[in-house]
Amino acid sequence: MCATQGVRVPKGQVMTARVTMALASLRLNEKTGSATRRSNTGGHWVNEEATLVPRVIMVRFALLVLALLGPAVVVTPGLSQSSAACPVMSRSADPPSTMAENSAAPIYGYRVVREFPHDPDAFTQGLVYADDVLYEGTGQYGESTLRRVDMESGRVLDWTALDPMYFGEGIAIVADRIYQLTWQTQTAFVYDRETLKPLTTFSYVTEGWGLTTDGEQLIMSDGTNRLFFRDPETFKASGRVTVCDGNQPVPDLNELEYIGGEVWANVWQTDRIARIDPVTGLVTGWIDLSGLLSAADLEAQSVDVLNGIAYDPETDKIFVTGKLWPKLFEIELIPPTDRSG
Ligand SMILES: [Ca+2]
Repeated sequence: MCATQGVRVPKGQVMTARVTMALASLRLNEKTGSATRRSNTGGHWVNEEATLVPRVIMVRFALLVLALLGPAVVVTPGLSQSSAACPVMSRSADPPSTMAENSAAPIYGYRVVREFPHDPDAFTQGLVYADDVLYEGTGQYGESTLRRVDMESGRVLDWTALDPMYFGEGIAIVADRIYQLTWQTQTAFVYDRETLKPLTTFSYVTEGWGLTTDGEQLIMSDGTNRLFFRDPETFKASGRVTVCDGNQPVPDLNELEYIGGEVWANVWQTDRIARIDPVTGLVTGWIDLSGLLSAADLEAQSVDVLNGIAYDPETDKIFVTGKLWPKLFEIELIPPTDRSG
């Protein structure tokens, strides 16, 4: 996601707030009406409270229905940006320590294997390793690009710019095509992998944040705790999962990478990557990448958050970077049990 996330307002919450305000307003009006509304009929005052009651009940009922259906009705055809609820695990005879609702996913550490230069002006929103080079999607209005980057030098080899009205987001490669999401314009661009020339576009109803692929389906995040599976040919959603750590929703899922049967997701505004089972949506582990940039790196320039995971399945190498970061890192994980050593 972007630096201007502070102004992003979940649509569903807006509607809920509006309905709540409408209800509060009605209650005030009702209160005023029942207490003071009288009319002078035929020379004497008639209290209208009795005639108001059925109308009030009907209006209240209508607003209650609106309150219940409002977000779904108004957000259509989009989807709410609110997080989806996680199932509350049913209690069983299992001891508490083994129950999902009480479990904490293990936290992995990291070791830096190697550092690479990274364009400090790249507002990284998508990162993929393929063809022995990096493919990177960058964001910001007027600055969004899709680029091919030399790994060793960080030099941009080839690039294409998005129209200034689009804020580039996650990217993924399937066969000879590169897909790139946009943040709030509900448009995915498809490029030729070799030339980076735009081929076509698809539309979707959510925001666009992260994108990856399991080799068959595209997997997309929208800033909530949902992952959507999409057909690369049509971009139609073929399924989705709700991402939870135990029974806690894990929202703000950002840049993604499919690694060894798991979906790894940067969690926006944190130094953590969630390791997600794409079948169940459950977080099976966390990777704590705090301290990746040195104090000198942080002092040298203004940087934004950790965002960007790439993977080379041939060598099993993992690469991470961040928005406006001057460096890209190859890392290895340190299992939770080894972190103290
Ligand atoms: Ca990625």
